[in-house]
Amino acid sequence: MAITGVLRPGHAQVRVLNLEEDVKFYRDVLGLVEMGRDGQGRVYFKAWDERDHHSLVLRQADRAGLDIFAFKVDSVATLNKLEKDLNAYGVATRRIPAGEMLHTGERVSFVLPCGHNIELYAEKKDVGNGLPYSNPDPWCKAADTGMAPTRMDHALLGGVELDGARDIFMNVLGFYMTEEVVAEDGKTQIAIWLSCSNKNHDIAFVRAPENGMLHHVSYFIETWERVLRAADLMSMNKVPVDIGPTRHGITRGATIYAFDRSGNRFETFSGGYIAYPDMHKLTWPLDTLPEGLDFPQRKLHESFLTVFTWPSRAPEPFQAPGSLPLGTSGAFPRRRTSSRFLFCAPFALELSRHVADPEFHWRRICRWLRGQNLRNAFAAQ
Ligand code: M3P
Ligand code: FE
Repeated sequence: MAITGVLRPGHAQVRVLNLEEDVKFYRDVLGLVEMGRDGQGRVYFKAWDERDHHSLVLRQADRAGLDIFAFKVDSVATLNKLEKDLNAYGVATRRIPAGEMLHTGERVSFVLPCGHNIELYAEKKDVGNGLPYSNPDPWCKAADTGMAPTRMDHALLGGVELDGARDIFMNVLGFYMTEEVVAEDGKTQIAIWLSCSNKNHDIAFVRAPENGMLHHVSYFIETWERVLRAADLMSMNKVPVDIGPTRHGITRGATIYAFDRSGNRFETFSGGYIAYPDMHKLTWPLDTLPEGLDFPQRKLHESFLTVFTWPSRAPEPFQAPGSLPLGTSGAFPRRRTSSRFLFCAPFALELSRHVADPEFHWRRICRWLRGQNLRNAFAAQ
């Protein structure tokens, strides 16, 4: 068995503002399969081609954002070993009992230096993909509902302490780096893409002014044509689109970013290359980020750089990392918030040089959001 240790992203637990609205959205528009509800009222989903019981859990809350991002490991022995390794590396862990999440074994939970709750687990019920294990058809009815991604693929998380998160994933959990965006000093990483498998990334991090933030959870779509069909469905269902359909230079994936009913950004993407741990990592100097992000348009999209959803705990006070040069107006505090979004400085502080006047920049974001039918996000302010 070549893929050992950490196998893949297993589940994301996402907070939503109106559970039933987002249940409808994830089930009927995105096209995930609703798998059940637990005693806490959480709703469980899987993508049609996944075999384990769930990969997305929705929880009603008064702020959107990410509670948990979890990875499945290959055995209980690996789970125990990785917990010991984390502790030896100085990372405190706690055990969450089997059954706390439906059909899921014991989980090992820890908090990254950038504030995100990460979990490892070895056991989740194999419920199959709706097709038999002998002589299966290539797809079933669930593969034709909504955008119908085949799997929950990865997440992009934002935080200040990106280097500490990188070291835990690479030195303890066995991930390797496929791509990076580096600042003008040629060293400081603004964003990193990490893989534990043959996928070009299983998780990515971007340096952001506050810890614990969610940038997006990504769902894999089988073909570019189906990505375009997903774009049709977004428009037909008035889903606010952030970027796309287009193609990243970074990872070469074809992509659309859009927002769920609560303001959590999600990605539907296809393609990208197969990765191996012996591949030389790819580097994008900061001034090539426009084409890294949107290859055809070679464009930085402000909303993409500035809109995150909330951390699960109270955010740490803003602290500029010492190694990063500050922008024209010094530290950017959090600008303004709603229950949906946490607006903050462009995700690399250095990007502030693209934005001569932060106030002008801020007004543009507000205008953009209003254009995206998210006016309600501001109604309370
Ligand atoms: C992805 C991806 C950036 C590109 C992000 C890329 C931060 O989300 O799935 O490859 O510029
Ligand atoms: Fe992504």
